[in-house]
Amino acid sequence: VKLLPTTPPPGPFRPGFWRSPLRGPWLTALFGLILLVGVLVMFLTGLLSYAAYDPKLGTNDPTASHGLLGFYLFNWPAHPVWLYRFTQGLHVTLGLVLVPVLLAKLWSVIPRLFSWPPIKTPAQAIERLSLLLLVGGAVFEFVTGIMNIQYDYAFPGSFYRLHLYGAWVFMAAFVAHVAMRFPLMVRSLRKRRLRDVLATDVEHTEPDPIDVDHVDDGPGLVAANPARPTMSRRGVIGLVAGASVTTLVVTVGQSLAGPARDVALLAPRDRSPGSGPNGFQINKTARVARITPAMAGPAWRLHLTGGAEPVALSRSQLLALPQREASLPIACVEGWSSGNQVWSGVPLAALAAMAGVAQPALLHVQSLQQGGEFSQVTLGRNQVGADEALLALRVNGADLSLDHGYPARIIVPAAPGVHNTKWVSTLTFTP
Ligand SMILES: Nc1nc2c(c(=O)[nH]1)N[C@H]1C(S)=C(S)[C@@H](COP(=O)(O)O)O[C@H]1N2
Ligand SMILES: [Mo]
Repeated sequence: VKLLPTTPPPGPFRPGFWRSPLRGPWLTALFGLILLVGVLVMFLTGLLSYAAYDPKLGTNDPTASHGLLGFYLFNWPAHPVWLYRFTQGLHVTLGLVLVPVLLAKLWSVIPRLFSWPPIKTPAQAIERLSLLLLVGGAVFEFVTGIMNIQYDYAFPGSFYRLHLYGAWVFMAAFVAHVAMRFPLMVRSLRKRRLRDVLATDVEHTEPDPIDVDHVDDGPGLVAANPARPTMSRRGVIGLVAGASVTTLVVTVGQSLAGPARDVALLAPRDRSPGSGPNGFQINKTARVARITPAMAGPAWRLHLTGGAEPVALSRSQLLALPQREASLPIACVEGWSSGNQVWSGVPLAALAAMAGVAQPALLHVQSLQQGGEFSQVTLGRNQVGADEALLALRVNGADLSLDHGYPARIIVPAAPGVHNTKWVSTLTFTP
């Protein structure tokens, strides 16, 4: 062990404080490799979610100008119809499943947080700053993401903005961290074979050889004075894997829908299918959105604007138009999906033609709901032009329930659930 310039204060700064014999480059590298792959998938699916939410429009996007971060936005496709259900189900499920791995990784490197002296060289100071953004960014992204999939998002500020900006800060630190540590990760993984580790019981578990950190030349991860192991490395791996698999089992059903939903005990939105004939879960009820039966009663009209003359249609006039069926899921940004439901209604393309806008580039949808982020949305050309894109009047052989958007709602393929505006009052087509 290298002699330190000044004696560290008692406690976690003392080299003898951290005594787990399992801590060391190999275990850290293993968790690091899993997170490396996992974080890249999370980042990609997260960016896709922003592209899906805001198909180059700006109107769905509270970050008025995208600035640089919008560089990759593209027109989100309408096919395959399960596209967003897949990318966002993967994003949310993977995020939950990675929580035990993240905690294990943080546990494995915690002695480095207390290295002494705290800042020794400029290189080490830069690495420490990047670690602050790395660990802080990771915790921030996980906490805001998990809060957003719960019923009450209690974080101050718009999730949309915080999670996006947080992700870019985190990724900058992540790239720097990977650049600095990747060769060490590879070297460390080569020191033990996973197969051998999985075959080693607690009696035969040996600490890694004492390591020196290559960035600050100080003590590494291995305990200077290791305790006797009370658990093998395979035990730790099993514990983390078990926690991840359990998390998977109690959450993935919310994205898969169908019978798997019953096992999704920790998925907040999928245990309340809602009353009434439509038989699948309701995100926001009519009562919460302050929609009264009177607002949705016989006086309701659908207004079509954007063409030469505004058009107003009653619900019975809409039902008298040619109806189309489409089997489509609702797939919420929160990761849950309704699974496929059979919707029927008037194709949006037919309504565009009635409005006098033959091939609309944009459709602005306004709900009866007053205020609230979800009371309006703008859909792009791909969504409006898709064959399955409907102003739905019925679902699963019954009229829409008031909670599911009676008298009429939008249902479009492959898009985030929030685009399927309920209680529609006005459709404005832009050529
Ligand atoms: N007017 C209005 N439409 C809305 C919402 C809303 O809050 N208000 N929620 C949206 C969201 S976020 C989702 S996921 C779907 C859920 O539809 P459901 O309640 O029929 O399951 O409706 C969308 N349409
Ligand atoms: Mo949603």
